Amino acid sequence: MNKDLIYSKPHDKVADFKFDQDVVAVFPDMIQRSVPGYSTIVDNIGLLAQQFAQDNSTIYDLGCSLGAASLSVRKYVKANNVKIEAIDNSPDMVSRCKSHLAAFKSEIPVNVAQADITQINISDASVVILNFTLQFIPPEQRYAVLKNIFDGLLPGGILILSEKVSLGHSTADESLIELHHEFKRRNGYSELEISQKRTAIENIMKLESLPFHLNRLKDIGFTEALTWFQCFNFASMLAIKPKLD
Ligand code: GEK
Repeated sequence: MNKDLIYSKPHDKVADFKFDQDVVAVFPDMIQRSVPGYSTIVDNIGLLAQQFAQDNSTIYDLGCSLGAASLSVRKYVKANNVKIEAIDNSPDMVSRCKSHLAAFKSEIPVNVAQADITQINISDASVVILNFTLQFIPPEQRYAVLKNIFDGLLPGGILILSEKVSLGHSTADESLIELHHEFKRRNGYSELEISQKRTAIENIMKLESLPFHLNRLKDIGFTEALTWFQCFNFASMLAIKPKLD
């Protein structure tokens, strides 16, 4: 695994973060050292998919990066005639994801495609995964993305939504942010790396609170929406579309 050194040297001007070739080359190391609970979340996404995948349905991995969630789904899902649509809008991610997934054998076919998740069609879905992707969509477009997912889900289908979340400008929020910085320091990131990454990401990643996320999911029509994982200001939610009566 290549080590993430992208922000280890001072940058004259820190540009907005992009999912380009440099990031792709170090992505597994970067996400593992930056997102508390990442491996636990990815593993349990596969187990949730095992519980909710329906025969003859599609599982969507939106903002798939190198396909970690798709691999977890392939490891655990037992339903018949299931396929995965793995989608990312970064051409560099998509090309690396294709070769990465091709290295693993599985009964479950995966189609990796380059597309913008604000523009895609979703149908016959039993499981939709947004693992740390919605946070990169402009806030005003998020409702439409989630509504499109809800409409494309089969009755009883689920959305797994993982996000970095905000707690507002509270003392508790500052405390969780400090715990996250300490997590990064302990994983070998310097103060310079932490601060340059924060500058690079702040314009492109707008955070929302957990209650805001859960209320929006319920507004859209998910009858159950809850947080199944949280570590500091990183959380994963499970939302279920009601079954037909
Ligand atoms: C994982 N889910 O390892 N359309 C499609 N993809 C997008 C869009 C968009 N509009 N905007 C951003 N992306 C992965 C981790 S990373 C999270 C997801 C992170 C893609 C972007 O190219 C990147 O690959 C991914 O969303 C976010 O389980 O880096 O913090």
